[in-house]
Formats: sequence, C-alpha cells, structure tokens
Amino acid sequence: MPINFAREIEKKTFQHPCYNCIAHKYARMHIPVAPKCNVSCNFCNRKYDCVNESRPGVTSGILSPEEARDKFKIVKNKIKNLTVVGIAGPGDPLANFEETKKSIELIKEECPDITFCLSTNGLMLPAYAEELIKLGVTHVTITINAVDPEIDAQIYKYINYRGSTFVGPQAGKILLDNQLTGLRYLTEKGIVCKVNIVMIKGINDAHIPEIVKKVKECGAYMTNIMPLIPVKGSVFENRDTVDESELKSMRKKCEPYLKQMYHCRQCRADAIGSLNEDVSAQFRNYKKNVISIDKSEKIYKDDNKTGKVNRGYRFAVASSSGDYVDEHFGHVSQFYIYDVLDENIKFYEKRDVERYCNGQQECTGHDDRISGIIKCIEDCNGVLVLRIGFEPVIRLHEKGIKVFQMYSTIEEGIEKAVKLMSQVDKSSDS
Ligand code: CLF
Ligand code: SF4
Repeated sequence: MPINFAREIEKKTFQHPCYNCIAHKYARMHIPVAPKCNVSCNFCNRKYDCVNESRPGVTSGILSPEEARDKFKIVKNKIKNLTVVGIAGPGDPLANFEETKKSIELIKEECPDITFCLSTNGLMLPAYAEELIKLGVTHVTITINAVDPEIDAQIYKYINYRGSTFVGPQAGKILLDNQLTGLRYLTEKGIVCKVNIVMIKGINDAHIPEIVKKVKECGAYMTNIMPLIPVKGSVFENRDTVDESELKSMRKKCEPYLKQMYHCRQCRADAIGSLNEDVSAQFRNYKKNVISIDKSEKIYKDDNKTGKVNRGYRFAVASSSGDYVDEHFGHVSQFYIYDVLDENIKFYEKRDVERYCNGQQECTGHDDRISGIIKCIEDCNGVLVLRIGFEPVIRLHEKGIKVFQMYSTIEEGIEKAVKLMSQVDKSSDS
C-alpha cells in the first residue's frame, strides 16, 4: 500500500466517529439511497431500516443520488465538523449498487476529501470491492453473524444471489465465503473494515469469540457486537434479547483478540450529526414542503366543503409562456405573479429573475442563481413549478414559501394551490 494512501486512511480513521471513540466531536451523515436488500435476516422486518446497522423499528425516507448530493451540500454547509458520509440502508448498499455508486460520485465532486463509509451484509462484496476502492470508499462495515454455515442457516431465511434463491447451509456457505473473501480483499488493499455481529441468545452467542478470531485473521480492524432487538413482525420477534451486562461481558471476552466498539448508537439510515447528538430531524421534513398536485388530487376532490377562501395569497408561477406551469425552478427566467383574494385570481405582474440576481455578470454560480430566484419571489405564499431540486425546497421552506409541483394551466394550478393552502391554514388554525 503506498505510504501516502496509508497516511490518508490513518487520518480519516482518526476523524471517524464510529472507528475512533475519541473522535466524538466529528459528525457523520447517512444518505438513505439503498432501499432494496438481497438477503432475509430472521431479525429483520423490511418495513424498517436494516437492523444490521440501524435501530430497529425506524423508517427512513429514500433519496435519489441527486437528492442525496443536494442534501449533503446543505448539511455540509451547516455542520462544519462533518467528516464522514455513510451508506447504511435502509436496505443493503451493494444490492443498490448503481444508486450507491452515483451518490458517492456526485458527493465526491462537491467534496473530494470527505470520508466515504458503508455498511453491508457482504453478499456482493467480491463483486464490488474493487469498484468501491476505485470510488474512494475507505471504511467498510460487514455484518458477519456466524463463521459456520449451519449457524447462518438459523439466522438467514434465504439469500438472493445472482438471480437465484438459496436457503439453509447452502445459503450460509455462499454468504460466508463472500463475506470473508470481500473482507480479506479490502483489508489487503488497506481499506479499514469493521465487522458487526448481532448477538442472538441460543443461536450464535457462544460462537461469537470464534467469529472475532476469524475476522481478525482476515484483517478486520474491530468488531461491533450488537444486541438482538426482537423486531415486531420478524421471525425472531419473540426471542429473548441480551441485556447490557451480557453484552458488555461478551465484548470484554473478545477484547483480547480484537479492538471492540462500545459506543455504537445503532443509528438510522438517515442519521446526521455526532454520535451523541443526532440532528437528522432538522433536515428530514423538507420534502413535505412540496405538494405534488397530481398526487394530492384526492385531497381536494374529497373536500368540496372547503368553503370560501377569504384570505389573500400571492403566487409565483414558473412559466415560459404565461399560459402553463411548465418551467423547472432552477431554469426559470421569469415568474408570473398572481394575487388571489376572495377566490378572485388576478394577474399582478411579470418578474424577470435576472434582475434579482447580483447583476447578470455575477449571477453565474449555482448558489447566486438560487438566491436570486428566491429573492424574486420572497413576498409570495407559494410557488408553482413543473419540477424543483432539493436545495431550493429547503431554502423556500425556511422562508415559509410552499412549493406546488404540477403541469397544468396557470389558472387551474392556482385554483388547486389555493384550495390546498386554505386546507393547510384551516388545519393549523384548528
Ligand atoms: Fe455510518 Fe456505520 Fe459508517 Fe458509522 S454508523 S455506516 S460505520 S458512518 Fe456507527 Fe451508527 Fe453504530 Fe454504525 S454508531 S450504527 S457503527
Ligand atoms: Fe434486513 Fe439488513 Fe438483513 Fe437486509 S441485511 S434482511 S435490510 S437486516
């Protein structure tokens, strides 16, 4: 391994809050871009995030790679000590490799120095390990719950591997071979690997020291022994879990063989912040600021009793012609501004976006342009657009401007937006 690469990885590990317990001042951000999974763990209920790394019973919304990049930019801007971007579900990152890859590429373009980390069940590691290294992933967590296919057979209902489904010890053997092959490959190339082990009473608990010894032999940096939490709706929902003292004593027992993790928070697939302070809620609900008119059609059809709108609204409409809502927010060059008072829709004026940027020559950067567009419509209650990106949604939300995403005539669009606005106002009044 070249010395510079080794030094870079050492520095990244030093600033990684999961790999180094004294790195608690640094923050990590999970991007939930991986919904699918290729195995079926008996402790998993797929309604929730992957239990191999996350807190059971928690559900994270999915982001596209582009949304993940946009959200990263916002988070990075607000959390100065952010050092790590991790992919930990809600399914398996390697069962969603295209999304995983694209997300890493997009974020790397924004911030080449960030540490990329991911957590996988390991089934597809031999297929993707080399690509992960090329992408710049330096820290990988693999969940290995047994190093004996017979024990794995009690933990995994089935695996889906290269288009076929396997069960029992045969599934266990394929999974284990791939996990260990992938682990060895990565560690030989200098990638820092942590192994998660879910401790399941009566199934793998007595076997855990064997797992730890084996993964150490394959180059693992540390193990993270986690308690089984019997998730409702999973095969193991009625199994006993281990208590704190049993967990601690197993970690102590394994410590002579390999470094142990004691500070895991079993975080969500969209966790953000330091391990002691999760701030993901601050960044979670911005998507709710977008009302997609097509999807919400039912809401106002069912609500014909909404009644008279007796408050005034001002809307900005992203339109190329003045007839249809047909412009993407980021590409808009003009807004048609409409006022609505007592159900009367009245055209107010047309505004050129460029006038609101810091002069046309300066207004070339993406941020300048978004600021200019927002400044142009600051006095409006809502904006009607064909499409919009994640970043402007957040900034509009902060200014209290609702976003209505649609393709329709301007008049119909405004009528629908008014009805929705008045419903929102009524529900917040009551
Ligand atoms: Fe995320 Fe996991 Fe990377 Fe950390 S979490 S992918 S290694 S950046 Fe950390 Fe959270 Fe425990 Fe995971 S506290 S659940 S160990
Ligand atoms: Fe569930 Fe994670 Fe297991 Fe997949 S790897 S079945 S998401 S716990």
